[in-house]
Amino acid sequence: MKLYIADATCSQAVQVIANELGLSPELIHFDVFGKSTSNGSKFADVNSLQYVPVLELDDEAKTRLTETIIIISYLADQHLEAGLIPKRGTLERVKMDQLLTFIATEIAQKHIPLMRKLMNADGIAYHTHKLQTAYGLLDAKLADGRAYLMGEQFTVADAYVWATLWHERSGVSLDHLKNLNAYIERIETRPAVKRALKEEAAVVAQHKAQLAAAA
Ligand SMILES: N[C@@H](CCC(=O)N[C@@H](CS)C(=O)NCC(=O)O)C(=O)O
Repeated sequence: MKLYIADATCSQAVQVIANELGLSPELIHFDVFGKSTSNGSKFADVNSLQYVPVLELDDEAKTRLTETIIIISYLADQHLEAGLIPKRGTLERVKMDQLLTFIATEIAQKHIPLMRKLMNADGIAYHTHKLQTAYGLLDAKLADGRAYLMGEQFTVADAYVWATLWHERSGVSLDHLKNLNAYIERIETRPAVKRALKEEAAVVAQHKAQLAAAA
């Protein structure tokens, strides 16, 4: 499989889930601002919407999956025994899908205009409040001492929350959320997360070197 990623973005969720499952997709870096890719492919042909993550499967059609929730759920569904996602059709799965949708809409997409400095003061206040409320809800979920959002088991939801922790870039303080901060530290000790960061850094560096050599 090929996984298109960008530096410090939601594609890290897919990397972490692939790593948790012992999969090793080929990583291809997309430079979001310069629009080039580390394997020379034209990213607009890969995803006309020009965003990561994109997972290209090994099937004959080379099917390309987009949307973070869909990709991490697809990978986890192929390996249900790993416990990263509940089985489809169960109430537990509905709760997981509810949480994933919440992370996508109330966290990830609320960060983007803040990070890109696209908002006026009212917009900044609105999104900051929305984000602090959303993270506050996660913090409250963790208040009973559970290790991860759905209990003791690390799941796709934890990978997604970790991959969209952009509060510093967004200027949103989460210092007061003690359960959330302890949870983030816990996630960062996982080998799958450390491997994701290391491999991402390597492919980003390789892409930068290619661009420098071509300049
Ligand atoms: N709906 C997509 C959004 C993905 C997305 O926003 N990707 C960002 C990185 S987290 C990106 O590649 N942005 C590049 C751009 O929009 O120019 C998903 O949930 O996966």
